[in-house]
Amino acid sequence: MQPLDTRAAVGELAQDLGWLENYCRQQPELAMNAGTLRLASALTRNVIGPFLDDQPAMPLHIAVVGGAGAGKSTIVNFLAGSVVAEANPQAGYTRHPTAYLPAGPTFPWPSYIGFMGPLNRISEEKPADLDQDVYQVKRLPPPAAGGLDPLSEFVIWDCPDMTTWASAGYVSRLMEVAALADLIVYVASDERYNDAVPTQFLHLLVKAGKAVVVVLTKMREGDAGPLADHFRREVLGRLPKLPGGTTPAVPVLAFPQLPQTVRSDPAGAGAKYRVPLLNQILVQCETAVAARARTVTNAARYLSTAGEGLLDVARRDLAEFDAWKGAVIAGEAEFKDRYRREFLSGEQFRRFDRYRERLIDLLELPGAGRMLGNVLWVLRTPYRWTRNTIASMVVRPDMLNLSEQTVLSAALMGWLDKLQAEALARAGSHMVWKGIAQGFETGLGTQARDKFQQDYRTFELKETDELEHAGQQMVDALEKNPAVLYALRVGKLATDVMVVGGVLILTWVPSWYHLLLIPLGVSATHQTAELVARGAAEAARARVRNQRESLVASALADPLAEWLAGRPATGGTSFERLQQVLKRVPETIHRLDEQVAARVAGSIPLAASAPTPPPEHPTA
Ligand SMILES: Nc1nc2c(ncn2[C@@H]2O[C@H](COP(=O)(O)OP(=O)(O)OP(=O)(O)O)[C@@H](O)[C@H]2O)c(=O)[nH]1
Ligand SMILES: [Mg+2]
Repeated sequence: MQPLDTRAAVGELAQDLGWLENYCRQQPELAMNAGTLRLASALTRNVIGPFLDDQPAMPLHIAVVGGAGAGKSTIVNFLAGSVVAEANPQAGYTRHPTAYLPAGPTFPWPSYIGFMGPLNRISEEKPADLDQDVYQVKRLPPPAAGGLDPLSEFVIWDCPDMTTWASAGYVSRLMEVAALADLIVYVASDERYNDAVPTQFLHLLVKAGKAVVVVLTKMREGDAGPLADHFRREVLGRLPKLPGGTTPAVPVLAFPQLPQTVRSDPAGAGAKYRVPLLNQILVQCETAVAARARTVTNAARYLSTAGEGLLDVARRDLAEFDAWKGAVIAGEAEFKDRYRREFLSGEQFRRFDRYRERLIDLLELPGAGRMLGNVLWVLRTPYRWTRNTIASMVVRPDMLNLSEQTVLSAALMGWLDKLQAEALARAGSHMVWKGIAQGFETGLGTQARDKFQQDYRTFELKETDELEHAGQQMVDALEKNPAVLYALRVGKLATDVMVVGGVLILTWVPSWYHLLLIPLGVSATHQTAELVARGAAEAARARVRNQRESLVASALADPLAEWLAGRPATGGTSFERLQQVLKRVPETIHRLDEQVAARVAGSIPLAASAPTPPPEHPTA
């Protein structure tokens, strides 16, 4: 991939994960998934992107994280060697991240687009409790008496707490920094070392491959050892295994209750506690290039292995969307079936009889032949009379067929009612159904009926058209084909004449009862012609029935089914976007993972040896 492609891929992945995070945020029970997704998008933007963009490894980043009031800001001061961060008795005091840069030569501040996501860097100094999506960058004072700063290659981040996954603001600010970090200092106080949410957070960071040092605070001096053991067993003992099956090594340090004098002089009176902490950090970050390579490799590995899990939410929701679609389609099938049974099967399309009669009329001779036709018509009078009498006795009056609109409305009602019942029954199981059930309460049914009414008007026009067309077609088949028409007319006439001639010749001299055979014969030929015309009309009627069935599907049922199936896609969630994210995220992760592996393996020069962009000069 070219650098531009890489940037685009990083941007796209971060955006997809960000979209999914917002999607999860809309469902309170998915707050933790949202946090995890934020970590993933921040790893992409803050670690993988800058690395593949040849940003320098230095400075490394240390993030101090933990529950509210655990002592994070106090530990930041111990790392910095002087009181720089605001420690405050009010738990949850620190509300946005602050980066402390070492004194001395200026580092280039990461200049990658998308770095820190939506968090804006503020230039003027603000109190740590400013509750906004911002971060500050401050510079540490030089070490006292020209001493060396052991963390001169590190930026130290003081972070907001991690107490509930639901506090979207805190969690996302914290995740931005945690993702960025090359090393995490996890702070837990003796009273709350085992709190559920910070522990979940710790587990997540270890899973993401972060190097972690644990600092336990505020216990009595004598409890330090037992508490550390207890923590190792109860909290670290349950850490997830790393991909290779190994258990991550996490050192635990104790910072017991410290008097104010020690806390306010971390480099002097507090050195006893500070030095072991610094040592642990330096052991884990021997060189900047190696530490950064580890951060990036682990980030990429985490995304590849956790990628599927990150998408579970999307997959589950898509399955529910599919179930809803399935319910809509089943309802549609029932709707069509009901239309077929209750209307179509009993419908005679009486309009067709007109065309059938015209067909028979067509067989009569025009002009001079009309006279002959009239004579034959008179001859057939007894037959007509008898046929009509028998027909009125035998043929039962048509069963009262319900009107098409009545059947369609009832079928629609049934369809919607069933969907509503299903949504209600499943509302407790998933938000897709809950949303639909709520939709029905707020007029989804009425909207569906309105849409149906609109479609119905177009359908009505089309159906009349179609019927006339089919009838006309049947008549046209003869009218537009004079040769066949004349052949039939002449054929019918010739048969009649032959019948009359035959009777006269065969019975010559005919008596009156022989003459009775003449009307009988011409009636028989006419009856045959009528049967043929009736057959043609029946065939056309069957065609119309089929056409009508497909018209109901294409003009009414299908558009409504599509509209209904797409309902959950409005109002903030998107079926298509979910599908797109599900497909694209694993692909992009895979591509970036390969890139990272190739770079780290040295096939492409490592970030440290690449030309560095012009340094920016952050000031305290
Ligand atoms: N007595 C005593 N107080 C401590 C110790 N460590 C921290 N504190 C106090 O505990 C309170 C909280 O400490 P912070 O360092 O502000 O904790 P934090 O984790 O940054 O808290 P938030 O930013 O509010 O989440 C402050 O009043 C500190 O002075 C300690 O070892 N002994
Ligand atoms: Mg704090």
